[in-house]
Amino acid sequence: MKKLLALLACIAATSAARADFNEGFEAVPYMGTGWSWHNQSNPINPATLDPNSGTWNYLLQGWEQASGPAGILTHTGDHSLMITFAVGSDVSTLSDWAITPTQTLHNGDTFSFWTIDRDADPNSIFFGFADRLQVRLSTNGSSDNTGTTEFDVGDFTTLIFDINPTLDPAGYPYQWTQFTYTVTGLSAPTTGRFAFRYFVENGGPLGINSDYILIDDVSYQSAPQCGSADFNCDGAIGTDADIEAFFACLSGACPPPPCTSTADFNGDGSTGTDADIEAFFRVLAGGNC
Ligand SMILES: [Ca+2]
Ligand SMILES: [Ca+2]
Ligand SMILES: [Ca+2]
Ligand SMILES: [Ca+2]
Repeated sequence: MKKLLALLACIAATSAARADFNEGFEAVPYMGTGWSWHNQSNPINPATLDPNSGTWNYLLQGWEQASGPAGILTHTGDHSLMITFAVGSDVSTLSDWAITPTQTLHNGDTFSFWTIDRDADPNSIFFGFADRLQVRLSTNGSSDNTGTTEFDVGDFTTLIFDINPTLDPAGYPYQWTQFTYTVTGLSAPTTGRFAFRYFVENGGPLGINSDYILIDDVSYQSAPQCGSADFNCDGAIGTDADIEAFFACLSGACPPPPCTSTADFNGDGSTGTDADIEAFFRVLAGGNC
């Protein structure tokens, strides 16, 4: 029984370490907890600056929770995230940001989302108003700095998607479409945030561009991460004591906290498999996970 409890403790520690993020915008009302929202459109719809103008206008800076049938107004479930031309006034350069909660970034992790512009279908009777979405990454920790003007990007200097940059009325997906970005180029794990930037020039209520787009099922998935070759967390790497501690952990006696070593050495959610043993010896030998 004691071994079983220790093994369960290992599994629990593994689960807690995998901080994957999934947002389907289903909570009612959707309050945007953990996100940041910045409407930098110029000229701006002043309602997005007025705390008395309604929850979505003010809290979400013009982004709002859409409701409707799955496959049409949502990708899955009953709700999605929507943004419209109404975040600006008159003819406006729209630049409105939705910034995800902070993520821990490793090479190989994936960020994905689904989006649609229903009226980009040339066969639609609503066809005609071009939309554009940029997706950007900041690797500056929890910063949500997007500058102040409609052209600023602040810390979000890495452009990872630019959907319909030429503002072609038929250039935005008019079926629900998934976009996936794989984190690459980091020299070490870091923290950062992803941002959706609804960026449309000559938009707004009187502009020739912009009407509305929808986003759903935003996801950040951590790639499996190997444990350390300092398995027993004593500061010495790859010693006999580490090997002994690893095999003791496979049998249910993992190193005690604050050591976070678990029998799921390769971080794939399965505990004590052949793949864990292979990964352990590969890392001991100086290789990658
Ligand atoms: Ca949804
Ligand atoms: Ca459109
Ligand atoms: Ca050690
Ligand atoms: Ca494993």
